[in-house]
Amino acid sequence: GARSDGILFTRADAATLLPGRPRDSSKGSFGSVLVIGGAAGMAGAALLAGRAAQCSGAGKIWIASPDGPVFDPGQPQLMTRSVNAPFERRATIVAGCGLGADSRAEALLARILDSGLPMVLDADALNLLALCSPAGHGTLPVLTPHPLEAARLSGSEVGEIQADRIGAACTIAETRRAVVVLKGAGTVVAHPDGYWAIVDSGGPALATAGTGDVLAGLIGGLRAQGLSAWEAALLGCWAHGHAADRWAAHCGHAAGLSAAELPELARGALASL
Ligand code: NPW
Ligand code: AMP
Ligand code: MG
Repeated sequence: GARSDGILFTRADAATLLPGRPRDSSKGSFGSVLVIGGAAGMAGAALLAGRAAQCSGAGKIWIASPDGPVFDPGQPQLMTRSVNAPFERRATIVAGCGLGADSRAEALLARILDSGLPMVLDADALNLLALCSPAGHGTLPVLTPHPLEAARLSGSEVGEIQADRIGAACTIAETRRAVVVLKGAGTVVAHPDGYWAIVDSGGPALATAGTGDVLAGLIGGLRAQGLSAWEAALLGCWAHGHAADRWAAHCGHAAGLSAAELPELARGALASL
């Protein structure tokens, strides 16, 4: 059956996916990422995603927040954009990190789904998506639920998701026609055509606020550089997990990692390939 069509995704697999960096290139060669999120109280979520997209190698990054400009003077390379402006024509959208779930967020998600652009939907975008019936998309989106978000997306409960993580990821991928990253210990990446992978990196160092926002940005940044939804999800997850594993090994302890340092560590993980 389709459920048996799976692999363990390792460093060797990751090494085959690393985007190239041609000598004759410019920032336009490496794609644009539009992070949509970071509402009041959760600006950090959008900044983490934006920083991660940049550390993955993306050419240009904007943040659009429903509550006005989210700007970090420590990261002046991240540009701001109004949520009301038309989406950048060729951007990859990373939506949901700290987006909130009010009517503005709902209207934004409708525009995003309508755009047909490559996209990574995380956090509140998934909570809002759970309220919509499955519909077609322009290009295969990536959904990055943690177990509770996965339960919301499939109308089940966390216990049920965790009891059959591969089955749950595959079912959501099929019904939502998306690449699904089911996060948590033993991250599962599932394709709507029925195949899946378990990523062999990552550990409890990642069990801290904001690490999911970093993952969404990494995947979006890799997608913007031309990887497919499936490839970007796998390489993003591997780099994210390996970054945390290396950090924990270096510290000799898996506690105390900050999501703010994870984008640079993930950059190191990619560079190590
Ligand atoms: P529990 O506690 O175990 O019962 P929510 P959120 C569960 C933004 N952020 N295995 C777990 O349930 C996000 O982007 C902003 C089992 C947990 O309590 C969102 O927009 C930050 N259960 C918004 O906040 C940094 C698991 O899910 C519950 C699980 C809300 O996102 C933080 C939380 O889920 C945050 O990223 C697992 N492996 N993993 C910022 N700096 O601005 C999770 N759960 O209620 O959907 O809330 O994920 O915190
Ligand atoms: P979020 O809950 O959205 O912030 O995402 C948390 C991130 O940390 C995901 O990438 C999870 O896979 C990862 N994570 C959290 N706890 C663990 C764990 N115990 N083992 C491996 N990965 C984890
Ligand atoms: Mg999250």
